[in-house]
Amino acid sequence: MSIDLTRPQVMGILNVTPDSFSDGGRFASREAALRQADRLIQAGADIVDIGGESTRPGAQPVAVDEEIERVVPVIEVLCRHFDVPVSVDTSKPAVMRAAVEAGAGMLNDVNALQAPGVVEVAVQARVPVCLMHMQGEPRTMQQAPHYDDVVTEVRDFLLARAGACIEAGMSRDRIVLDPGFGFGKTLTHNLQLLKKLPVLADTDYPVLVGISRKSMLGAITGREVDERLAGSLAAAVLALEGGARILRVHDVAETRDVLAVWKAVRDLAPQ
Ligand code: PT1
Repeated sequence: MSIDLTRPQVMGILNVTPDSFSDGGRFASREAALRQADRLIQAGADIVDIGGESTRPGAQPVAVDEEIERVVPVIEVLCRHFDVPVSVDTSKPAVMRAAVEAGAGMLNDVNALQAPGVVEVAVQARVPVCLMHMQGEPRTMQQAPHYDDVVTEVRDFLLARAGACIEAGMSRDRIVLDPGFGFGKTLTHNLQLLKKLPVLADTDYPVLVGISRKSMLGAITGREVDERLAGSLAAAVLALEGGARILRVHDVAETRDVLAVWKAVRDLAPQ
């Protein structure tokens, strides 16, 4: 299943983590994960992103066998029953290998393929790869994020990781970059990255943005996680305007409408 990175895509979030941040254990079972995947796909998801290890602030790591146990059976069923590319949200080479074997068509690594042996696995997998920026690690990353110039530092880091992947044999057109909203960043850092998203988009790599329901929206609006739809949609418009090509979201149907309105204006013939 190939992924068209030339036009904006909606990536629906499927958590199979008992402690996941907004669906809090509700989709822990495989049955429930499959029902949720079905909903995402019916709502128009172009890609389903499945994760077995939460990476939200404060989250604890998950053992490799446990992570494989959570994601691989779901990937197998999804690939058998649906025609939508499945992305796997993991930083571990063994999980990537098992996921691609099970049919996953994209690798989404919040650690930008920095773990030992991961670049090699990703090169061999011959699928698109999302390289995300994170300062620190999920458990402690929000304790004291610091940058001299967040936009330049994030861009330089991502370009260096892309360069390392290409050096190792990855095809340039398989690489997607992601500034990593909420990953070792203050509200101001996140806002600077959103405002200056064109700096990343101008690298000519497709850019993925994940802001849906995150605490930066809570900090701005004062709303709890399940009340952040409007904030998430506003952020989606801003991301599209900044050049984002993939929106990683919980609310697929609503985000598709945002995309349709944005496209209608973008594609309007000059009068
Ligand atoms: C993301 C992302 C991800 N986010 C990619 N993968 C998460 N490529 C998981 C909060 O501040 O943005 N890009 N995989 C979820 N992580 C977080 C981080 C969830 C911060 C919540 C917050 O609320």
